[in-house]
Amino acid sequence: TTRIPLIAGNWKMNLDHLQAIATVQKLAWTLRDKGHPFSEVEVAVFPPFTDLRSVQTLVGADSLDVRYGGQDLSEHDGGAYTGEISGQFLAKLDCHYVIVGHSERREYHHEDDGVVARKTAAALKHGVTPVVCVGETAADLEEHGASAVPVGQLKAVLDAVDAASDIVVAYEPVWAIGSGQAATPEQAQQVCQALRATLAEAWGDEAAARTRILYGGSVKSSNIAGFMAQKDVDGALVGGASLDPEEFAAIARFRN
Ligand code: G2H
Repeated sequence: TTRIPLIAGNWKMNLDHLQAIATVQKLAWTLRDKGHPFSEVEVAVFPPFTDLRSVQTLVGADSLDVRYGGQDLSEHDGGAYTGEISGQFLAKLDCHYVIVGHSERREYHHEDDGVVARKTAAALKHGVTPVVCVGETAADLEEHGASAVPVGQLKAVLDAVDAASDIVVAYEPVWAIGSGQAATPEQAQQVCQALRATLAEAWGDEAAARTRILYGGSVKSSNIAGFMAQKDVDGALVGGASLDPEEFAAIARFRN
């Protein structure tokens, strides 16, 4: 199985709908100029919800190859859930992906493994591929080592949804997020390998071989190559560095 690398930009709560258009345009043009092979390295951005309609219009009008998705979704399909966004709405906006269980949601919005599992199921139900985030805090690392917490978080999701499901896993050590202090490629590989073994155990070898596992946490154009050289790292979830389209395009061109 060849897994097509995915370079994903999580904008978090940055860039309004006008800035989103300028950023996606610049990103797409920069990649086009460099002859980016989109079928060999997939590129996706995750703007705030209020930007998605603008991005959809732009991508549709210019037939850009950049994919996009939401940063979160509701576990419910619709109804009296003030402030929430349904997976159906994301599907209607042609979102290819949705991030689920980012550490900032787990921490600031108290999303536990049960919530993350239900959100993953909701995304799949509407045909949007979930990017399931797992990762240990500095305290977890000290207490349990690197793999135990992310493996447990992934198991909770794998046990709750269909084994044939199309998901992406993102390993983001919480201590490496936005800190400038990325994991080493070897640390990332060690945990991504453990996550793939967890996939194999729960869903079988075929699913483990096909499912992409991303590394996230202070990824930049200067350190991406080291991560991509690892056997079980199939891409990156990029925060801060994805806000600059030229820097993000340089990350997507990690091969040259
Ligand atoms: C981790 C990552 C993107 P950053 O949250 O999901 O952010 O690259 O800024 O560390």
